[in-house]
Amino acid sequence: SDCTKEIIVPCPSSVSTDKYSTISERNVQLHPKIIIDKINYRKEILSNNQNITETAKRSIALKWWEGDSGATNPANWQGEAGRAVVIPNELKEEAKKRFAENQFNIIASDLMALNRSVRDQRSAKCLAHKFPSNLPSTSIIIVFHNEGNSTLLRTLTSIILRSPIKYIHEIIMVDDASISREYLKDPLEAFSKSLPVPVQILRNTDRLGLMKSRLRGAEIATGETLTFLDAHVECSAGWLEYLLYEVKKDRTAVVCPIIDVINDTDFAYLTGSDMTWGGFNWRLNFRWYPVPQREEVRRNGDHSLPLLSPTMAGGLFTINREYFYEIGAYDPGMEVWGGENLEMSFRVWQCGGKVLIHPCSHVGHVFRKQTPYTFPGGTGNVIYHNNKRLVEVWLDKYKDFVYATMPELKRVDAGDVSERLALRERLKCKDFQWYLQNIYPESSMPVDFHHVGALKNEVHGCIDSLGLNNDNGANQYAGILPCQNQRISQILAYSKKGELRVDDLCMEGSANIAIKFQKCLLGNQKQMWNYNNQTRNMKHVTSGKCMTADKTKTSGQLILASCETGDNANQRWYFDQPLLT
Ligand code: LR7
Ligand code: MN
Repeated sequence: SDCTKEIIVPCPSSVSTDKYSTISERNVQLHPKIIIDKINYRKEILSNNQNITETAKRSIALKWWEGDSGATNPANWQGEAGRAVVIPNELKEEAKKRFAENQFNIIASDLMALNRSVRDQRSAKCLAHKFPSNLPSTSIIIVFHNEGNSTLLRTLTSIILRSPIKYIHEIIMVDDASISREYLKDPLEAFSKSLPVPVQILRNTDRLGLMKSRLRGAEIATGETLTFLDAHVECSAGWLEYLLYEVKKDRTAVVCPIIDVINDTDFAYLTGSDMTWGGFNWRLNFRWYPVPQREEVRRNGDHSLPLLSPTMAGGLFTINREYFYEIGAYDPGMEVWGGENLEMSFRVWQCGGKVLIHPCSHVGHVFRKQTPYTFPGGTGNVIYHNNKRLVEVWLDKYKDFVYATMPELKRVDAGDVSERLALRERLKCKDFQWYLQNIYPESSMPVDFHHVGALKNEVHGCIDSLGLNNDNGANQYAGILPCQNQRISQILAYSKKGELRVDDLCMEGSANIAIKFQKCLLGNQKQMWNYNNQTRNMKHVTSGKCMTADKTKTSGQLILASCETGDNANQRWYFDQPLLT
């Protein structure tokens, strides 16, 4: 499924949500101000919107708010209860043509009501949680660059529909220099004035990127907490209270909802898994990984309690406003997109806070496979620049893993990081080893390691992972190829536990089959190897056999064979650097 690919999509939960299929929003009492203003702003948006087709306009006009539907049953509207939208034949061509505008199907979004219902995602246990009546207020900050119209308006609508208004101190939008999308100008102002909460829209004259735009929004915020959201989300029932309550109990908690998946082509709303948490790989991509058993044990198996997550996706979270600044806000040296979520995760954990995912709070997000917008300076350069900053400030010796797999990163200019280093000093933050040991021992970066680099056979060359895709690469044979300096597929780590790792895959030996890469599993003895500095043998712990190069095979050229005490060069292995002790 999509959730294991290079694109950043979390695994949908396998749990059936049929029991939540009632359309509860239909009974929500609308704030009187919405009712008065709805017709006005609807008209304005439609008349100002050149980009919406006539069919879609009619559909929006019809379905804007409940009560406008005449005789039709709202339960049958497109997309209701989070169902997939069915694009009518006459709109298919246009839907296809316009996909690239936003990298999602804006026609599908236009065909749904702005207040389309999504299922209540809360379990019975979640529903039983009680909240004090004085939760902290929040300033919701939404930054956007060239966003779709109906997706942005639905983001706002879902906030109003599904949050207690009294906790929404304000909504602050920051338009990050969007270009030529008229609906983001006056119509958006008009729409926001019709909402029953204060809304401010800041406009950047130059593109600042999402981090600096968020900083700009946060600067004028006055709520007790800040809640950041992307501009194409749908909040589900109860999403906000759980987040606010955790921050109230612990002002150093940075709390994320479960991010549900809104499909980019049909806008189906799919429940995100509560059995994954945030991690990262050697290339510093944010990744969802299965929640380990120890975290289940810590929560006594109660899935209505927050997870302590090593990292966060970055888009959606609540944080105490003062704490946001105490802990260093965002790195203003980061540009456009990327890296700030890991930077903030490491910083929060290392400097005394915590990152939580609250499984009772669900917010849907339109996951797209590509960004629709440009990266001034070039996508690669920008992301590398951001990543290099976080590597240089937070990763200590573990930067070896990153630089070994991304040698280009060494040459990238990170700019001046001295202020971020001073922050780390000032906050007396713990080091990355502490983080790996205490917060993320399951990380693909082993806490203790002997080596990151190549492993060479005396005669045949270097172990090569043969272009594994680390996310789906399990069950592939390890290969052996001529050694090539800095060849990424020849980088592996030898951990002090005895794993031979390539990111989150480990070399695994089994009886009668060649050595393969499999998902690393702490404590899987078949993934343990013992290197002997004298004989240069690499002994497989469970079988007692030796790693042996067998070039007579066409694939699976690394096998397990009885260790020969004599002079079998096929069983002699050398690391390309001295082992760390
Ligand atoms: O230059 C820009 N200026 C902006 O204002 C670039 C982007 N943006 C806005 C954009 O309009 C959107 O509202 O910033 C927001 C995030 O950008 P997206 O939605 O294009 O990217 P994304 O969904 O892949 O973003 C994820 O990763 C980012 C890394 O920098 C941020 O952390 C986003 O907040 C984050 N989104 C989520 O975590 C939602 C779940 C995705 C996952 C996993
Ligand atoms: Mn997004």
